Amino acid sequence: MGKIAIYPGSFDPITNGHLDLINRGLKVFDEIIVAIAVNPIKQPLFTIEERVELIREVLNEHPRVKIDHFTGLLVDYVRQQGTNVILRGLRAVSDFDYEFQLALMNRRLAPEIETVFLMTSLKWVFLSSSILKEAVSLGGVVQDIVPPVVFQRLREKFGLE
Ligand code: COD
Repeated sequence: MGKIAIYPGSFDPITNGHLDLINRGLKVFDEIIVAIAVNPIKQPLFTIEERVELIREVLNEHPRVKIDHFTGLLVDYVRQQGTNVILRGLRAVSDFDYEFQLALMNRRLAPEIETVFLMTSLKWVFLSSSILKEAVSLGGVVQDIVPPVVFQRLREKFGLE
């Protein structure tokens, strides 16, 4: 069996930045599991089912990418999948603080699991799901930073179609 990396996140919704990272990850790992965290505290725009569906549509049944969701601790999920790699993306310096905390907490909880960081393309350095949602909700036309189906679904969510 090849090396599997778990790519966890909120993916609310998936953007070109996430896709860039999945494609980079595929150069390093044999399989990537995109794992959506179910967080009972956060109020997401899209339901888990909608987020899974959007990622599925965008990835178009990629043979080496699986889509899943999990509740509870990420490290428990990683262990359940029989692997020991968490894949995370780094954008601007602002990511660093949070990513450092997350990686070190995960290491404390599960010392055998390693977090691997890949750097995004320069094009997506300032792209986040939150800024994307804000722009679309205010009528911004930002088709070039998300797959067309995601842009469409976002506009529908905000009652713009
Ligand atoms: N370019 C490159 N990478 C990007 C881009 C971009 N433009 N945008 C986002 N990314 C990367 C992020 O850096 C991140 O690595 C990943 O894609 C996912 O991003 P998000 O924003 O969808 O996901 P987050 O940061 O909200 O995910 C947080 C988790 C869900 C991983 C975290 O909360 C978690 O593990 N929750 C489960 C409970 C747990 O175990 N907590 C930690 C220990 S207490």
